[in-house]
Amino acid sequence: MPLLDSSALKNLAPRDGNVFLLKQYYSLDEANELFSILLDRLAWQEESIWMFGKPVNVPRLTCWYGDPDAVYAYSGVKHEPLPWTVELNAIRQRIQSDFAYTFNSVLANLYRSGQDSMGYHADNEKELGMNPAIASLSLGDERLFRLVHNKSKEKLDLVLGHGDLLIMAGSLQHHWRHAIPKTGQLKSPRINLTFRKIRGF
Ligand SMILES: [Mn+2]
Repeated sequence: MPLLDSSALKNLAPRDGNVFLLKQYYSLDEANELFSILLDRLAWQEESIWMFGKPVNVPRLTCWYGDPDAVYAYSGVKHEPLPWTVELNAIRQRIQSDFAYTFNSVLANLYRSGQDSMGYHADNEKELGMNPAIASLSLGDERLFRLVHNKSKEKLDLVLGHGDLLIMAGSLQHHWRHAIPKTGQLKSPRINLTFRKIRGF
């Protein structure tokens, strides 16, 4: 039975969508090994997006892996996936076999320090489909993940730590936005892998 059908998994969103958090989905030893391999071997790059008519670097490093047809466009940038690495594919397989989801791509983010961040957004690009399920594995230093409801403005704060798996599903992306805020706290690097299913057109 897929883990998501288990009553042990509690929906943390008070309304309008699903948020599940599995603490230490990867054990400390596994997470340590994965963190150092991924930090070392993924094709981390600085990415710029167009804002007010000029290119601006996003405050984190990113890279995109997936099946050849999993082409993803956002913020005016078209992302051609790099081929799956052994480690990324193994993580994908593990999540797919624990949950009733399939993923054909992963967006990797590297937050180098507390000054790296992700602004408020919803993962609502049309390529993700109507009610996308997104699985997000965190490795490295813990960071605050904040969701804000579009209408009521209520907040849901989660701390994402080393080895934790976050799942966003249902209608969540229609009603909530999420961010990794900057922090003045001293932070060491954090890697975040967000597995997605992109539909071609
Ligand atoms: Mn997102």
